[in-house]
Amino acid sequence: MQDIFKNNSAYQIYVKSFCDSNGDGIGDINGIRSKLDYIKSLGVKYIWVTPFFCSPMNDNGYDVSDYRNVNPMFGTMQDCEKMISEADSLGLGFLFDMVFNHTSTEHEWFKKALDGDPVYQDYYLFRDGKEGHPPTEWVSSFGTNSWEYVPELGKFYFHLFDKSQADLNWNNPRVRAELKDIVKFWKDKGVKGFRFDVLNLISKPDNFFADTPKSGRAVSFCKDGPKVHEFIRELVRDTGISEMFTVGEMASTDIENCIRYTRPENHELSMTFSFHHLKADYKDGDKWSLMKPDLSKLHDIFSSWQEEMYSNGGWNALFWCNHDQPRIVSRMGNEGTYWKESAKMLATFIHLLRGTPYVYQGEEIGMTNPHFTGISQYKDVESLNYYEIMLSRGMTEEEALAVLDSKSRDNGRTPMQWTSGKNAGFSDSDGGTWIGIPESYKKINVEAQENDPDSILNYYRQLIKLRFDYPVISDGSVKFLDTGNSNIFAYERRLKSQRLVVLCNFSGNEEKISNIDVKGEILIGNYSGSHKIMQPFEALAILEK
Ligand code: TEU
Ligand code: CA
Repeated sequence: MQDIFKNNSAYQIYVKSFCDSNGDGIGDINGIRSKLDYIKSLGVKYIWVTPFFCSPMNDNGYDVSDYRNVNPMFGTMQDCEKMISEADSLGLGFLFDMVFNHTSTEHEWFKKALDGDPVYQDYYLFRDGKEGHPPTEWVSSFGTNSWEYVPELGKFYFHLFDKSQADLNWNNPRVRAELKDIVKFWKDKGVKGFRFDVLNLISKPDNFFADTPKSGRAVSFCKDGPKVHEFIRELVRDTGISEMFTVGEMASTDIENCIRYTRPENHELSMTFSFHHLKADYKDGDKWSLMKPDLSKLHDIFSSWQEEMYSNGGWNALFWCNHDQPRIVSRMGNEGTYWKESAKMLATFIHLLRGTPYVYQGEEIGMTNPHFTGISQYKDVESLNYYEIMLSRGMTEEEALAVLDSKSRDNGRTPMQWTSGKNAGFSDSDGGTWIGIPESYKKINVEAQENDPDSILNYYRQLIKLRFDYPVISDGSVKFLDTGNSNIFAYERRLKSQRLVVLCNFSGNEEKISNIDVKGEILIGNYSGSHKIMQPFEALAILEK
């Protein structure tokens, strides 16, 4: 099972923003089909595509109303089947995104629950509350109360995210059976694996609303619940996907659980996404704040996750970007003088670690945050909610917009920049696109980099290929090294007699390393082999044999 992903990489597509084939300003399945050769040219093997199933799109498809049908906004089932088979003929495998913690309140199951059907009410987490108050005052991930009252039923239902995303009751075997059938449906269509949305939140013990603290972030009470491993093992076993590529998105999880989720002998998942490294710029843990990334905290997170997962047989997904995160060049690199150097350094750091690397659409060309100037440009439910919350906390509009500019999920959701032409080559719509395209598309686009051997795009291609050519990257041990300089991160990978040393300068200044000497084959960068000054955002990879 390990071999299908140890030296392979994955590419993530946010379907709404990747490529629009019919000129409505919205990305779609046939747009993806038109770009399969491009994706193949990157050297990746897997494509994680975000949900394109029927949905009212309150959370851009993470609110599913029919798991077995394609949202007409994105195309037809026939388009989808062709996309899978065309990818397969190119040696590419799709990972479909299963949103199983919750369904849309437009789903037929929830509608039957609202109609009073007790069988379907037990598909969800309905509770009576007390004197009109919800069972708890927990805050959802999107900033609202995590309970919604249904007057007709005189009950509340629980939602960790938007009120239109009702949490499923995984303690109900009928729910688990329904979800297994959905996995089997898409497995039979030929997908090669699955990404499971917030999978570590699915186990809520029956009485947990009663005897837990009444206030706080709802996720903190639901993460890594008592039956989560049992449920995952059952799902994987009963759908026969233990030999497929599976990845769980794990919100607010920990190393101990991620070892359990990914140790091969546990037959749970191939790997997990954890997010602690993407909270190094959260001031006092608050996403909605402005803070430069704390590099020493970032370093400690990477070293502990890498070394402990390795020494306990776990397997990490490796990533900086996805559809929920700002662009990493803007967040931890440099948009100006060192744009190219910082994009390459950040890519090097991630791609030579132990785990499976993911490239998020546009990351491979160094796309940057859009720097929207007004709230009307933002579309994401989480961002719009927190804009109002920040104002209610006393921030000015300017201050709240500055926080969105840094942290909004929309930063990663602007259309893929293919060319410097109309709509950045994303769409030939004359009526604009569903979300704005930043001016950066004129400089940062695939066409401008395709044939430039020094481009970020071709650098990503080299990095992905290295993982195939050097087993020390896919199979080697990992150990972080002390460089004597908190701006320079270094780690070594070892396999048999080989030692790969990777050095990355995370700062925009020249930085000195005083205690690392290494001689060997230069895989990345140029190095004299003795004490040295690292240039701003310089990356080095040296292989000792
Ligand atoms: O994200 C889970 C999640 O916690 C996100 O809210 C994200 O981590 C957070 O916004 C970062 O601040 C998954 C999907 O990736 C996301 O797009 C969905 O909105 C969410 O689940 C609900 O399905
Ligand atoms: Ca379209």
